[in-house]
Amino acid sequence: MSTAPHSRSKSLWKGKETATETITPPDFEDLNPTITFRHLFAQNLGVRDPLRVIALCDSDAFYAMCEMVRLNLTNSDKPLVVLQWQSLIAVNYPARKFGITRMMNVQKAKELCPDLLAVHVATYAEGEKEPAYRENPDSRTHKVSLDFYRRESVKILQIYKQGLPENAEIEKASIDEAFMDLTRPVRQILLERYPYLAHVPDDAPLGLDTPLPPPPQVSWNHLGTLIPIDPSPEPNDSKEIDMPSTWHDVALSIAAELMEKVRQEINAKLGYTTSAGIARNKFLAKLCASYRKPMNQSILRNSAIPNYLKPMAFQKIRFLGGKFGDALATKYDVSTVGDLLAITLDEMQTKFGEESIWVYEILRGIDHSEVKEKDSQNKSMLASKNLSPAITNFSEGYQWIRVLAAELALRLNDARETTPNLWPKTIVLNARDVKSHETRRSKQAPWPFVREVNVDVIASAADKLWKELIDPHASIKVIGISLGFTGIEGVESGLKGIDTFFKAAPTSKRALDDTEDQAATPDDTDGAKGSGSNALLRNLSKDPSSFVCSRCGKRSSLPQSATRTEAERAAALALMQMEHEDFHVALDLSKVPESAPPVREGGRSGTDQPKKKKRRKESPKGGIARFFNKS
Ligand code: DCP
Ligand code: CA
Repeated sequence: MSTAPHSRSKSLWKGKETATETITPPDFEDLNPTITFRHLFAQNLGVRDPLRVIALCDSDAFYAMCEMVRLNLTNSDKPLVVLQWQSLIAVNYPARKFGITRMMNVQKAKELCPDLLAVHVATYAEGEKEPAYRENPDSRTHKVSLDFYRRESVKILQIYKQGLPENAEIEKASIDEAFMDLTRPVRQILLERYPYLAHVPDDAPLGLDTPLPPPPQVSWNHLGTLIPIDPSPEPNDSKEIDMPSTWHDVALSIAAELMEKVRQEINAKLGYTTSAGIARNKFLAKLCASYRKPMNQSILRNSAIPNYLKPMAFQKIRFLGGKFGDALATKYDVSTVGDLLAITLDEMQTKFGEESIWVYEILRGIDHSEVKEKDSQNKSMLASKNLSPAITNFSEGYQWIRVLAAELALRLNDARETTPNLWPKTIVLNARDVKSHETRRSKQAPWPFVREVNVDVIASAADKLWKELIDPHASIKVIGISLGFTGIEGVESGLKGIDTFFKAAPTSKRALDDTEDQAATPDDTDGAKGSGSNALLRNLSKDPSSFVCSRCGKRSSLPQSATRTEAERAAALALMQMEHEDFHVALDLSKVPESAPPVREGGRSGTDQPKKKKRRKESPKGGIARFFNKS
């Protein structure tokens, strides 16, 4: 227990709860609300709950730590990096001490640290059913596999789910990050620890609307790093710790206890270290998770938000970088969040559109985005490879189909370990041909009911699609190929399931044709970071007719077609999303200079062409594309 329960006295509620002695600046008034019994008892305040507490937990040097675990090195401080081709994609903390950074060339890293262990990420090769670790795989013949990291990521997520109270909401945000909405469990603990809060005192002047009595003083010891209210050289300075607490601080401290426990559990059971941020919303939790890394959790009290945000270079904030950030910086000649606070909401909306309210709010530490558990099972899976050199010969396609089929087989079978009886409805093959002008071609077919899904079965179905897709006699230049399953669902065992399955998935040439019109809209290419598996296709489940691009916020919808079945629509939508990915990849490639180092492939982006690191640019309110367009 970090806080001493306060004894109940008749006059406790008198005097509004005050946050701290600091005067809240007008821009940040929202940070110090009066909390009443009505707030405390309300069941559905959701994102506007004044006692809302959110955590973001991020694994430290994730792929590097996965390799440390695999190689049984968790107790050593061996400097280790993970390579993709010649570039480093993950650097463990001992290696960072040598000045080694992500995206550095491996030769350079070895110069800085001759004792460096450089592990190349596992790769698939044609004819192999499983990815393997090799010292010098060749990007012309191999495909990167992130399967091991995905599996470890699933194990971590399971511990979050088991280790936190059942009523915590958990959203996997990327391969190594998850948001937790701890508001409900924290409230439950709060009421258990301070039972006097469970009833409105008889003589409370405003009944349910009476402010809560003054809170106990929180002792923050052993709960993590407290972000200072007044930045000083010593963050855990005693004056800070003695600042009068608010009920929200009490809530944060309870969340910090829960997080400390679950993070320790992950370390003890799996060997991974993590860092967490705990604050009033997702934006702030994410921001403060990296306040002190690794192996640490940082707590951002509401009273500390203004001084934490104001000096921050706003372009470093997720969503506020890029073109939109540049436009703001140039227009107003500003660089920090504090500078931007001078811009009124009216002015911002006039210049950048109605939706810029979310920017206005973010700058003031307000974020109403929800923590939402995503479907644990993928509705779709996609394996893709960007080809360099391009395929110019029809028969070369088969070799890549086998490589992609191996990845799909492994991923589907992995997914079946947690959700048995998973069955895809459709198999989809997609190719990007740049022979004359760029064309994206797709073919799909119902996935047959076969007892075992293995590389041979998948490859043979995909081979047929390849023949339909590409004319063996035409001259081609295919620079990208992807193979996917869509409409993956748990099929009930027995005939009923099989029967349903057969009815569900007729081939749909029509569905494909319709998607051609939609190809020019961009999409999220940030697969692994987005969901840990295929973020690309994941929102099929919510609305079978449209999806929202998490990179630009744009919603794209399938044309209405009364004749289409659910499976057809799902497949058509998946294709549309793949095409979105192509669009983004092409756009990104066109911006990346030749010398830019290669980044990931497979799950994160579904590609392995050299390109810049692509962070998910999700707009919390959607519509970020408008900013890009207007800037
Ligand atoms: N990753 C990648 N390419 C990138 C960025 C990341 O392949 N451009 C992979 C490797 C990372 C993993 O995703 O290990 C998680 O990314 P993070 O940004 O969380 O970075 P790390 O976990 O490696 O380090 P940190 O401790 O800073 O979170
Ligand atoms: Ca990380």
